[in-house]
Amino acid sequence: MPTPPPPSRLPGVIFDVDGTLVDSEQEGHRVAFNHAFAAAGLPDRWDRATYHELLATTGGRRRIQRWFTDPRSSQHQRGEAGVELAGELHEEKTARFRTMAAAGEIPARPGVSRLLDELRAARVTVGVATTGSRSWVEPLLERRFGLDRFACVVTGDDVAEQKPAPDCYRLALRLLDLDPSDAVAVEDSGPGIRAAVGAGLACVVVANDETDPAAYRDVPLVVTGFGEETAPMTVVRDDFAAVDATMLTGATLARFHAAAVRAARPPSS
Ligand code: XBP
Ligand code: MG
Repeated sequence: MPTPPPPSRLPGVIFDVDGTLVDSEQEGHRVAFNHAFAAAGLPDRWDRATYHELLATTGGRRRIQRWFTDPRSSQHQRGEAGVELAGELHEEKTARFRTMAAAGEIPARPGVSRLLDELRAARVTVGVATTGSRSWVEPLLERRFGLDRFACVVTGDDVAEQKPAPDCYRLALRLLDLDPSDAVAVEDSGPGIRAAVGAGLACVVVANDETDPAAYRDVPLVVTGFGEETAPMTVVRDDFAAVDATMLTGATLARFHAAAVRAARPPSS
């Protein structure tokens, strides 16, 4: 019986989905929302700039409800009637996005599969914590990476409070049987960062075009991507000097995690 490799110093990594594992918002979710508006015969269409604004509201159903309070929407001032319509629109949007995800139309961010391979080889526990709806999260993760890569998949359907509340990360930690100090979160957005930090996790930001720089001003490790040979990442911030390559690697995450745990210890210890 071969001796198993030593357990990685980094017990767990919990990934966000939209904007982190996959590039899903502008060419994915936004297109599906606009499909739902059109299917309902509504004139509303979200362009990129409007959608970027609305991403501050997590959860697609809440995002539509937020839009209905905006004077630019066709349903402005519908009040309670807008809540029911938002639910119907979100169901249609979700069905369309599920089809897009299952058809492989939602790309993984460059370098994600490489990092997942590294973490699996190092026997690092990997989970998911997303605001997205399970009905598309599962087919998307299956199509892109294989669901068996993830020891847990927590979605917006599984918690009462969406990001920036810490609920989805707290549930993921519980399912993975990990303490907050035993894992690192990988995020792309302000609500996601606040959710991860609120759950006590050290957070790495893999920024994208939608990421608000003000959201990561206190985050000790910020990069512009996962990096791969043809698409090297650049370092925005690396307070612990954890990065030693043009890619975000398992070793980098382990160094970052160890430094973050040390930095979190009270000075006396
Ligand atoms: C991002 C979100 C989600 C998606 C849309 O989730 O806030 O609401 O934008 O998906 P995360 P739904 O970054 O936490 O993965 O319409 O299913 O909510
Ligand atoms: Mg995200």
